[in-house]
Amino acid sequence: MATQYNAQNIQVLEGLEAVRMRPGMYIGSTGQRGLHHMLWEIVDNAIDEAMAGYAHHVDVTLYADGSVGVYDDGRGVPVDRHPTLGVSGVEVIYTRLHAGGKFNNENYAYSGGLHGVGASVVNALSRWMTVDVFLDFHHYRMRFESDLDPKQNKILAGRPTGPLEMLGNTRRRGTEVRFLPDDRIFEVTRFNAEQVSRRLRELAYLNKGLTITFLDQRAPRPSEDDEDAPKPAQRETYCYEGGIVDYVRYLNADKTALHDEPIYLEGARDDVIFRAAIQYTDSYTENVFSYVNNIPTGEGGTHETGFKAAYTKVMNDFARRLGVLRDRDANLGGDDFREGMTAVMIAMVKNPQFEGQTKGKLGNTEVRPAVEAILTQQLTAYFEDLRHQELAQQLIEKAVRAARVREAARKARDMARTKSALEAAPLVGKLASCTGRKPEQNELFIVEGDSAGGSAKQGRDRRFQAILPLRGKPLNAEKKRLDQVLGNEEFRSVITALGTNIDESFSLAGLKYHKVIILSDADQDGAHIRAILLTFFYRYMKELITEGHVYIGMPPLYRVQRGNRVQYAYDDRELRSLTRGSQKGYTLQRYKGLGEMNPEQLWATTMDPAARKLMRVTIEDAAQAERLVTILMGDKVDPRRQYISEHANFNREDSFSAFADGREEENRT
Ligand code: 1YM
Repeated sequence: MATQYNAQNIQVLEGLEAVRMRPGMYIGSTGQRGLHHMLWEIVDNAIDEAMAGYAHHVDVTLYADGSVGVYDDGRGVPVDRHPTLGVSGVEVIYTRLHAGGKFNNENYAYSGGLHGVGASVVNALSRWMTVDVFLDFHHYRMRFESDLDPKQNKILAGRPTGPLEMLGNTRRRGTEVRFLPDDRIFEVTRFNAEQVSRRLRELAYLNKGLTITFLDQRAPRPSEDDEDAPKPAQRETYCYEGGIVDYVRYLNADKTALHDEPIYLEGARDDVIFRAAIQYTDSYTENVFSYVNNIPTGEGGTHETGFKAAYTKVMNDFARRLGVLRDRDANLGGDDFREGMTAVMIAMVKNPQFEGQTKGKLGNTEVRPAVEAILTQQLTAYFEDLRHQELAQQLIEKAVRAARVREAARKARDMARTKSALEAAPLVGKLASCTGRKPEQNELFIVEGDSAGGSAKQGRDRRFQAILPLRGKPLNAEKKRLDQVLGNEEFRSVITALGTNIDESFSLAGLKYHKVIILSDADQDGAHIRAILLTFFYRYMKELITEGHVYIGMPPLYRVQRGNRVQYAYDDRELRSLTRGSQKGYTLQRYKGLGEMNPEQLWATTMDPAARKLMRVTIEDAAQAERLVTILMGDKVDPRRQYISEHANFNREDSFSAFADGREEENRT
């Protein structure tokens, strides 16, 4: 293969250097998220090959040297010489910015849109990358490196170390890409196995029949577990013949379903392919998860709007046909039909436009009418089927009951508002507000227990820190209806303190504290209270989380004193490093709860912005969050018992990894 570098080529390589100058522009950030984005760029190329029908297996491996490998058994990246650029297809794809675009292939019409052009970006931001291609019984390899050029005293990005080599014969097929993220670019270079496996599982659900495996060969991270023995690397395999139908069953696994067989609908119209799986449970909440071309759309968009509009219309039509609604009755609301609904939907869209804060909202206007038409037709046919009439009847009656309750709740809320019950003085009595009047600077600590609340009130900086102690456990918001939530004193005091109101009346404009910090003990009770509060925010003030206002405060677990010197450890690993394994020369105190700290200690370790550690709660994975909440608080006892016994040590590494996965450490001494 010829590798003469002509002028054009050199320009191209300078393109990759630009990526290293401004990595954020290409992968969003150089933190955790950006690091994982690198992996998803490559995985997406493998998945695209599967969606095009050529690959059936995708394998992801985290290697002990910190690199990650992705393999698919598809056609293999082209190795032949590019007609105009004069170098191999492999070299073009991995060294040219915006190469590929999948060559405008019809098969790839539905790729993520954000993806498919990122292979060279991943190369530019790696210390090294190798691409192995197995094609026509030959094994080819090309290697790229980003190294310091001593002559120019600058780092050259993603340069081939030599031409594309032919290593020998093989019966394998496909492409294997392996790379080491560059630690001169990324703040963190360790992939999070849980995050990776969760996304791979999701991709397997979304791509029916595709087998995805995940292997973590790295040395286990030193953990709080007493067992020091390294666990053997285990390969996880995900393959779901039922696709999103299996996904919905998985989401509902810990709930009580109202019907065994999920409703499955699919169709295509005007270049939009749409699939949905729906199963109802006895819970009162609605869980709709939508995707566009395999990308989660947590903020919804035109496909969700189309789904909801068509669903409501078809169900109202059936309600009239079945005589449940009479001529003079008003239509039932969409919310009423979606109470207790768990749904997963995927729209395949050409040239998707993602909008919104987190680019999680589909903007293409042509998608709504297409989805509406597909769903109206498919859902009508589904319920006209005699085998499904009983379910139709059941769901409509359920919606009628939901409408009645909603009406009662609305009346209660209006009444509460007119009486300004939410503003009533006794409720805010517990709140120690701050003197500052700038919401963007103010912080509200929601503190478990009166005694810790007392310490926090004394220890705080009252200019910008407010304290709200919670007495009892607030109730579990997931299982309750709005009127009951409003009836709970602990929740009412939270709502009043925040100033946002809730649910349909929620408004971020009223928020009085831009940091809402949950401070609870590092034990099971504390984890439970935290989960209840997060569920409440998740259900009734979702924007508070998505806009990044919710944090978890991290009190230290240990106090280590040597002479006059006091240090704090926030987990067992830190303790080990502070004590360096020795038993002597210091006194150790283990904090069992916040209440054991005096006001000065609480300030110094947990509240002082210059010293404390906070985790920002984001809903990386609403599906997982929903599951955790259900497990901890749903009505099935066994999954809860199992979860608690598996996570008996409610330390911070584990207890909220499922909920607050994209957590950011805000500050740290
Ligand atoms: C582990 C990553 O990249 N597989 C892969 C990629 C490609 C092809 C096959 C392919 C596509 C076509 C023809 C075509 C390509 N990706 C790109 C780009 N796995 C992985 N497997 N022959 C093979 O599109 O017609 C271009 S080709 F640019 F998106 F990276």
